[in-house]
Amino acid sequence: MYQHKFKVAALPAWAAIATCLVPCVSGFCARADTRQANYTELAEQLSSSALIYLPGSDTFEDAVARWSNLSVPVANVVVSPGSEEDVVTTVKFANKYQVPFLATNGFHGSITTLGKMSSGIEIYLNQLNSVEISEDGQTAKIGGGIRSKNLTDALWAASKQTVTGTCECVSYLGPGLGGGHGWLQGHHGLVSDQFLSFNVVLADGSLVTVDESSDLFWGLKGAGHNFGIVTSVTSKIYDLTKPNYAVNTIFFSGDKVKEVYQLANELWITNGTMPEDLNNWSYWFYDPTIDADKPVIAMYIIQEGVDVVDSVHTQPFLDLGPIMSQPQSGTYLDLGKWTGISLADGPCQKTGNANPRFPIYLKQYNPEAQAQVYELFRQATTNDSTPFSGALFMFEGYSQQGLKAPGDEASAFAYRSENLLVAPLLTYAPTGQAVEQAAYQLGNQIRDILYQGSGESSLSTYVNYAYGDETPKAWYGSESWRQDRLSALKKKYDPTAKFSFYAPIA
Ligand SMILES: Cc1cc2nc3c(=O)[nH]c(=O)nc-3n(C[C@H](O)[C@H](O)[C@H](O)COP(=O)(O)OP(=O)(O)OC[C@H]3O[C@@H](n4cnc5c(N)ncnc54)[C@H](O)[C@@H]3O)c2cc1C
Ligand SMILES: *[C@@H]1O[C@H](CO)[C@@H](O)[C@H](O)[C@H]1NC(C)=O
Ligand SMILES: *[C@@H]1O[C@H](CO)[C@@H](O)[C@H](O)[C@H]1NC(C)=O
Ligand SMILES: *[C@@H]1O[C@H](CO)[C@@H](O)[C@H](O)[C@H]1NC(C)=O
Ligand SMILES: *[C@@H]1O[C@H](CO)[C@@H](O)[C@H](O)[C@H]1NC(C)=O
Ligand SMILES: CC(=O)N[C@H]1CO[C@H](CO)[C@@H](O)[C@@H]1O
Repeated sequence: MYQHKFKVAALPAWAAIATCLVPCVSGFCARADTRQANYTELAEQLSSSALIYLPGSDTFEDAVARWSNLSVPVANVVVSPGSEEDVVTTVKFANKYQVPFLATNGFHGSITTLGKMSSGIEIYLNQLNSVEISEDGQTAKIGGGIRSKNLTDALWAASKQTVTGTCECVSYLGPGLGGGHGWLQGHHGLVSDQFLSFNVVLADGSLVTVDESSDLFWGLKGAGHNFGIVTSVTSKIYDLTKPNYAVNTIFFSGDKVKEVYQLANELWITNGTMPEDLNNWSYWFYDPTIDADKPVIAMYIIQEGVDVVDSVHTQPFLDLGPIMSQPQSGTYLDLGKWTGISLADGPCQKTGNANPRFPIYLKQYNPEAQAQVYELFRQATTNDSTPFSGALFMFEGYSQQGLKAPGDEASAFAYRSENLLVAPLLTYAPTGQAVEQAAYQLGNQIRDILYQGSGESSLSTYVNYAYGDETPKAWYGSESWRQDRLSALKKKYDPTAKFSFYAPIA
């Protein structure tokens, strides 16, 4: 599998590929203002464990393929640093030759702004995947290129845990730099609320440590993709006290859309609050084996520390008359599998499909708006010859206590007052402009109905789910103090906009 992965320090192998480079690695030599980057020079400066992948090799193709094949960044070379210092070397090299660069990690970034990168170096952080637990067991130093499942597994082995994103193949830092939602946020807050200190390579190639004494600390926790490459982070970790989990997946016919979300509102928002040990998600998708006519509503009610979800939470839904109900029990490690985002599931494969989402944060459900968007979604998924039959509508209701506790101003993540993360994911095979336009129109139409139904006066989106043409106000909060603070940090730390491919601050 790795026969095309060249160890840079192995000069004979390198010499062979270097000759492939001379004619041109597409793009670079066409740039009139740039001397041709000399990768032999870079190779000589990197540590012996660094790797360079060049076009034409399987490893290169794999490293540039993405989960969402829409408006993708284009790289001419992939560098996999073997050490934090290798990241410094690569950024300095890129700056010397004025070559764009982009950190990549789990390949699940899907925002269309990434497509603005039309050539350059992909800095693939996968080798920076260490986990070192501190002696007192309260913190861990975590490599900037680790994936969620690897981190969870390493901590689990030491009877520890921390907040990570939910999908097993997504990186730890990708979600974290934009806030980072996860199963444990009810207890401890966002992924980024766990960060205590970062090692980060800034735009000029300097490697610095950023902790709460730095003005950048605030910005890295919510708008972090804009400021540097995080090579490692020290995070809070916790004793694993409640490994057990139970889920009840309750499938409803789309006819019940109003009743289901009316009830969800009453149980968890208007008449009560979401218990800290509970997460509830629902998905809509078309599965003709369950309902041949229309998309089904799958409600996942997930409870920590139990083997059966407390009937207080499930019985009201069962009373609505679902199609079926599937209780399962296991541990925290099973959550990915139960909700369809484990390593073996579709979202962890690179299929070549485009996967745009049109996210909106909501305070509560508007059952009327839910019914309207259900109808649009029904038409889009069940029409004859529709390109969107594989679409998924996601309603993520994480528990909130830990998220709200730090207060609104605590970090660059702007949306602690929101309760629900809602997004249609319009998966399609990218056959051209027509389907791309159709997805764009449908996604925006759906989002607009939810927005109008929310009564809000500005659009709140999760930057890590964003389509790409929302505004920085929608990604980072509309308050002028937030925008001002972020612009000032951007001017100070990234004045030449080197870190501006992913949801750039204005
Ligand atoms: C199936 C699926 C499940 C998801 N689940 C969750 C979830 O549970 N919670 C959640 O909050 N989000 C979730 N997301 C959204 C996720 O946060 C974003 O897709 C994120 O961009 C993925 O990061 P990545 O490293 O996998 O992707 P990449 O495309 O490799 O990286 C995305 C961007 O992050 C930046 N970046 C990554 N690592 C670093 C680093 N070390 N230093 C500096 N910049 C870096 C780069 O700008 C890069 O362009 C999910 C997405 C998908 C597709
Ligand atoms: C590229 O760098 C190598 C190593 O530093 C050097 O030997 C070679 O002459 C350089 N090539 C060009 C075209 O400058
Ligand atoms: C990360 O997890 C995957 C899947 O479980 C595994 O194959 C891989 O070896 C892990 N990597 C490390 C460095 O532990
Ligand atoms: C919520 O409160 C209203 C008004 O008291 C009541 O009619 C309704 O039945 C309650 N809903 C639930 C799910 O308890
Ligand atoms: C990505 O989409 C393009 C069309 O936009 C297509 O040519 C290419 O083959 C797709 N990539 C993969 C890996 O399927
Ligand atoms: C169906 C659903 O998502 N129900 C609740 C989930 O939890 C959030 C709060 O975290 C509630 O707002 C939802 O109503």
